[in-house]
Formats: sequence, structure tokens, C-alpha cells
Amino acid sequence: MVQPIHMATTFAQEAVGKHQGFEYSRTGNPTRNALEECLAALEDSRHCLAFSSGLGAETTLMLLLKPGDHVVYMEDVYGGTFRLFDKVLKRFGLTFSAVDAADVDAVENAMTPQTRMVWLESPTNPLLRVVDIDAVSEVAHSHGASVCVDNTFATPYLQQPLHLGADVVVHSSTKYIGGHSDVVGGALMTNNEELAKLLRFHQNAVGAVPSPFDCWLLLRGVKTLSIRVERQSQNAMEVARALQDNRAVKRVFYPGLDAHPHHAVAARQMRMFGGMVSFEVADEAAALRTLERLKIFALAESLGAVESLAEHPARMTHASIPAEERKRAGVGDGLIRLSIGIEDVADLIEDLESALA
Ligand code: P1T
Repeated sequence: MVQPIHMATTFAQEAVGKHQGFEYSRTGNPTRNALEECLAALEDSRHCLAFSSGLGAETTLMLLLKPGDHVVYMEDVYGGTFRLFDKVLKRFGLTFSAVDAADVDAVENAMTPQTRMVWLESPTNPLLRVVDIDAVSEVAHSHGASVCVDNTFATPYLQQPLHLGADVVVHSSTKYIGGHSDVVGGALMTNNEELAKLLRFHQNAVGAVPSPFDCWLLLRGVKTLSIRVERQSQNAMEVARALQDNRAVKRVFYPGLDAHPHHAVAARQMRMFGGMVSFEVADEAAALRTLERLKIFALAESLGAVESLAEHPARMTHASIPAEERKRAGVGDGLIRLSIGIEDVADLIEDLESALA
């Protein structure tokens, strides 16, 4: 019932080149294989590759591109993804254009003959914008580009981008897949044989692989993914409604609300609306004061675990994005992001209401 943790770094061979499928643990490990099979099943994909972090997965995928290639990406992505593109990959000759991919025409207009990839997040971090993955995939494919969807916020339980036309899915499994704030990990999923082969080569050649113990923790955490995400989504909906009614709150970002501009797309492509809620208060001082007053919500980066967390994107998770760019994308100084856990929702709402009072 439980996968053993195979700590071996190397596997004895019967004769040179004659072995039972494992040689060296960077190349392959039985516990990692079990995790990859499990995550492939969850995304309903033919292939899955596990990595030591979400960014490790992202980097390995992007190393398949070459100097001169162009990437169109959703402007409202995790700050670390932006930093990888802007501060690391640009130095290797890749070029990037940020667009509001919730607007399919904006994606179409950004495509060039050099565009090889369209990079989406949906819902986005931290503004919970929703991209019509099907429509954007059609545009990307008509220009010969592939589509990668960061499915971290939605999880495979709420949304399966490969069924909506995407070519690759990326996860920070640190978040909902692990679910308990105790393991950092990443994953890539695809149905494309050729791409999977290239990724497998790069997974080994680049080396950002997870430890067997991390794979075991992820396998343990993911068993409860569906019930955690259901409870988190139910709680998030109630929290979003309560925030909408609070006078100190200027705006609530949650795709489950009728007032959300992409609610219809979200309702079509997601099973529920997920556990992430963002909201805006008057200014930075009000946001910092609210965060300090919260008692049940812990002030911390990351998301997707059973405990509720709150953070300030402008000064924390998205601080690596230059201020003007952040503001243009809509990540203001009064923005607070919540990762809703599985606690009693009445306690969560009371905590927020007293912090905002
Ligand atoms: O932290 P890591 O496992 O390397 O994953 C990076 C990553 C990728 N994609 C999304 C959508 C993410 O949210 C993250 C990590 N995000 C946070 C740590 C955060 O608090 O937003």
C-alpha cells in the first residue's frame, strides 16, 4: 500500500549494461518513478517528469529552447517565473513578451515568426485571472508555437490543461500536490512522445531531480488532494463573499464570484474555483496592518497547504518584478493574497473581519 523510499544512489549491475532498469538515481529511481506514474495519472497524461522544485521543472523545460527563440507569457505570473525569464534566460538569448493572455487577441498580436512557446498560468498568481486555454492553444498552434500551462493554482483535480489543448503542464508540487508545507518539488507532464524523450534527457543532463524522500512525501500528500481542494475551494468561496461585503475591502479577486471578469471561462474549464483569494485594501500601510493583525492566517509565502496563509505580493512573492511592471500588471501595494486552508471557515472569516476592522 505504501511505496518504499529507495535511498540508493546507485544500483548494482549484473554485467556491464545489464540491469533491472535502474543505474544511478539522478537518471532514475523507483520512488521517483512511482511519483511520476501517479502524477501522470492525475493529469491524465502519458508522461510525467518530477523535479526538485517548480522552478527546476520550468528551467529544464525552457532549456529546450535556443537563442533567438521568443516566448509570449501571461503578464501576471509567479514572481519567480518572471525572474527566471528576465534575469536568467534572457542572458542566453531567449526573448520574452508579456501579454494579458486572458485577452486572446493580445496573444495573437504578440506572436512573431520566432515565437516557440506561449506560457500560461491559470488562474494566475496573484490576481486569479483566468485564461481560456482552449482558445489560446488554438492561436499558439496556428503559429507553430507550443503551449505550457502552469497548473499549480488549479491542480489536476480542478483543471486538466492537456485536455484543453496545452502541450505541457508544469506544477510546483510544493503547493497543493504536496499539501502540507513540508516538501519542495516540481513536475512536467506531456502527451508528446518526442517532447517527453527530450525532457527525460534534460532531466538527467541538467540534474534538478527530487530526492527519494521528497518523492515519498509527495506520494503521501497527494492521496488527499481531492478532498483538500474541495474543502479549500468551498472555504475560499465563502471567504471571497465575506470580503466582498467588507467595507475596508476595495476589490476581491476570486474566479468563483459572478463579478469576476473571467467567471464564465473559469466555470467552463474548472471543476471548482480553487483555494486562492486575493483582495485589495486602501494602500500598503493598510495591507501591512491587516497582515500583522491576522491570528489564524499565518503570514508566509507559498500556498496550497492545509493551513491558511496570507502574504503581501508586492513585498514578498512578487518583489522580484520591477515596481512599474508590477503595477502595470495590476499587482498593487494594497494587495493581499490568501491561501485558504481546510480550517472551519467561520474562524477564517472572523479572523479576516477582525484584522480589517
Ligand atoms: O517554489 P517552486 O516549487 O520552485 O515553484 C515555483 C512556482 C511556480 N509556479 C507557481 C504558480 C508558483 O506559485 C510557484 C511558487 N510560488 C510561491 C512560492 C508563492 O508563494 O507564490
